[in-house]
Amino acid sequence: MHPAGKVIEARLQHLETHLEQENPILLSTVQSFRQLDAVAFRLGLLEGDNSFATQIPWWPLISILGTFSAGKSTFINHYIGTSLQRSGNQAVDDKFTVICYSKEATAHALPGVALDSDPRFPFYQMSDEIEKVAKGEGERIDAYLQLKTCPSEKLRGKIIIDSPGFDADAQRTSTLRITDHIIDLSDLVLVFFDARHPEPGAMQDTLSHLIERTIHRNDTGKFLYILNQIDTTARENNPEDVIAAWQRALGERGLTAGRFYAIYNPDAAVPIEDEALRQRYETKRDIDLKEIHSRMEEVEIERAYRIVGALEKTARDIEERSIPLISSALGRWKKRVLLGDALLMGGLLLALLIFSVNAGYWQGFKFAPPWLESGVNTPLPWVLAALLVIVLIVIHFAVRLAAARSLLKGLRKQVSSAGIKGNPVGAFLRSTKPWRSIFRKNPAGWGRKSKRELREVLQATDTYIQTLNDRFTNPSGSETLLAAEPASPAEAPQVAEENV
Ligand SMILES: Nc1nc2c(ncn2[C@@H]2O[C@H](COP(=O)(O)OP(=O)(O)O)[C@@H](O)[C@H]2O)c(=O)[nH]1
Ligand SMILES: [Mg+2]
Repeated sequence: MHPAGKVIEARLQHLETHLEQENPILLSTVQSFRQLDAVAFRLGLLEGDNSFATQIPWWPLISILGTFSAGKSTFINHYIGTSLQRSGNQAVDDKFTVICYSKEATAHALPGVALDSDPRFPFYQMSDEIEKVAKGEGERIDAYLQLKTCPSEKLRGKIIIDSPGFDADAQRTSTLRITDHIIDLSDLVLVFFDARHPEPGAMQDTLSHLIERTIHRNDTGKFLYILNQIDTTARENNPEDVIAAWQRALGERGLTAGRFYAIYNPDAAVPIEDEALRQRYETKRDIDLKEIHSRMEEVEIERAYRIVGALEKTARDIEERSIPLISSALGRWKKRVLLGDALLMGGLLLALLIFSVNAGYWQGFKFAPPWLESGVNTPLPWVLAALLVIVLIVIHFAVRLAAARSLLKGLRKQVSSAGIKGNPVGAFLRSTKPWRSIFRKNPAGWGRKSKRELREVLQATDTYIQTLNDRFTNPSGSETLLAAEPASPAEAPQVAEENV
């Protein structure tokens, strides 16, 4: 095994141990990822310390985004039932906080490096990403991230990310980069708006960024848009109007998909004096809050499908995108090599011809240089012929190398615009190694074995999906994963009680 393979293997085993307890259905998918890795290593799509399995998030992730002071931290505290996150009208917890479950009775906070260097968490090697967009900021990872563990049962099997308020802020680029990263990884994104400033005019920069990022996605279903603190609109008499105006404002920004909610926090709300009005507000809030909470519970199920989906997509991407990309690059490479060979070798031969004519080596059409007078029995003609062959070979390999390099930039661009996982550029380079004939159409490592293994992975994904369907559509078979479900219907009355 590749020496770096051990690190990955240890990581995959760690993942398996974790899944054994947390979600056994997903356990066998790790084996399929191993198979994919093997194919990709053969192709050169993966190198060194890499695995497709560690490139996808394995935990169900819920992120809470939105403007500063919209009530994100208060919402989380209420959800998990402890005041883990500080809240207030100043930017008190101005970091991204990854909140996850731990059996330990007391809550713990760990610095950002803990997240940056642990592949089990969603910010693994985030400092490199930050460094790319903001020089020097990568090493200040602790300024952006922290990890908190908490024994709340609500956190079991999921991770919640609280985000800072970051309007007009020196760390803006890095913060937005992290936000984009979080959105990509999340199974559910709650975007918080503040009913105290619901209008687009007051919509800060960051919120515009959030909306721009979310409207053009194909996974808009995972976004919930939440107008929070609607208790503050009670004086305005008609909450429906406020909500409608807010929704209209979002629509004007192009946001039409996704679900819209209006809530307020029972603990932080200002009292509503008018009894009838208060009841109307509470009813609206309880319905919406219950729906938001149950979406948060379902994330675990969605995560299972997401993982299998990622497995299938990775396998299909190799077959349907990476291989064709590499093959077509190889085709172009072949043409350039042939052209380069023709030009350079032809040029050399032409130069030799002209030289020999000038040197008087030709008598009519007969090649008769002085050094060939004594026939082919002397070493000199052979030495010269061998020299010529060597020069031609050197030219050919130099041309191969130059032609391959000339294609890299375009290939990199294609790869990044297609968003392909793995490294097709590396695979292409492997396929252009000196011992590979330029006439081979298939990339190196794309033989019968790889094709069969890829087919096996695709067949396995069908089986996984069926297993998941059986589990989630047949309640009797879903003791562990659906255990969280019955909890949500009980939530609404509980919330209402707290408010009385
Ligand atoms: N009236 C009212 N105040 C709220 C509500 N939610 C949060 N707050 C208050 O708004 C302030 C900011 O809340 P916080 O959770 O820190 O906002 P964050 O910056 O989004 O995390 C705090 O003083 C909260 O008590 C709500 O639903 N209604
Ligand atoms: Mg906060």
